Amino acid sequence: MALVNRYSGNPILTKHDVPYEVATVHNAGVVKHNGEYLMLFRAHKHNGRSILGLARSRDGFQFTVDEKPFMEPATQGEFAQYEAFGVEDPRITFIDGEYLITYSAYSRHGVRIGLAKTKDFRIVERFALITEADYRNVVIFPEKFNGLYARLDRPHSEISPWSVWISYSPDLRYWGDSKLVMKPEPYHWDEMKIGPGAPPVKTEKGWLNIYHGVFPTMDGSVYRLGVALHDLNDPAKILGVGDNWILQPEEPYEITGYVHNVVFTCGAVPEDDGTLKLYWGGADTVMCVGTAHIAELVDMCLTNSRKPL
Ligand code: BMA
Repeated sequence: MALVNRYSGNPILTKHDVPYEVATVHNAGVVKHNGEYLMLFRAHKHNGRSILGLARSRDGFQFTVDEKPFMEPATQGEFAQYEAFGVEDPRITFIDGEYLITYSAYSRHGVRIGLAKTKDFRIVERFALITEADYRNVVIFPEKFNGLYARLDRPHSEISPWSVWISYSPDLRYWGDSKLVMKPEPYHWDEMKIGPGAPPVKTEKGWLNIYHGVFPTMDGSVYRLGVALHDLNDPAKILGVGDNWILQPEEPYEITGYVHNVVFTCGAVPEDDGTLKLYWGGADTVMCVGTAHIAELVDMCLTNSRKPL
């Protein structure tokens, strides 16, 4: 039995659904706000640089894209020089009455993470650049721990395969107490590098972290999704990492596209009935959705598991 059931109407969003000119629609953060599903997607422009667009849905499956892009690279102020090559891969976390959007900011200086805030997805304010180069895949937990915000991230390294770290902050601007929490497993589906995917989802047994793992082949890299469970009170502690992937590129829209063999998530929406809507970019070209039972994903972390380090 598949752990993630693909929606029969996939892909749910493509460039043809966007009222402005883009080449792709992928890697979207998704949240439910006032009963509406909001999808903040990444789109390549025809110059190869990315912007963020917003789409809305009543059921989480059929989305309509707003007339104008939601966020384009800043042209003024301190963010401008760090976003010149584009803004990518947004993740959204709701905490303290506002939505935090973390996104990759690309420039000739490398890739940093920007943090923007919004209460209503109409007015968005850039708050701070919260990493130096080179970091990607920052997801913020939707709760504080001992009064501190917590995030998972993925720094780049020339010495170690790229791994998942945790850091804490009193104010979302200054981050520290960093610690390695999870590494790729040698000769495994995620052996090349891993990175946080969707912001962690709270469950009775721990925080569910849906992450991506990459395997190198003679035909390029394959991006798959896996799961790990973090302790509810101490998110630096991982209770188990699912040994198998939960989703891999299998459908034509995941195997072929702008970058082939990619499923990449930036967002998942837990529902009251114990299911999860998981959203992923297919081949860096289209957006897809599938449903999973949260308890089954948690179970996989605890029963068919490997150590995080
Ligand atoms: C990663 C990121 C993602 C992308 C993936 C596959 O390094 O750039 O945005 O989906 O590669 O191309």
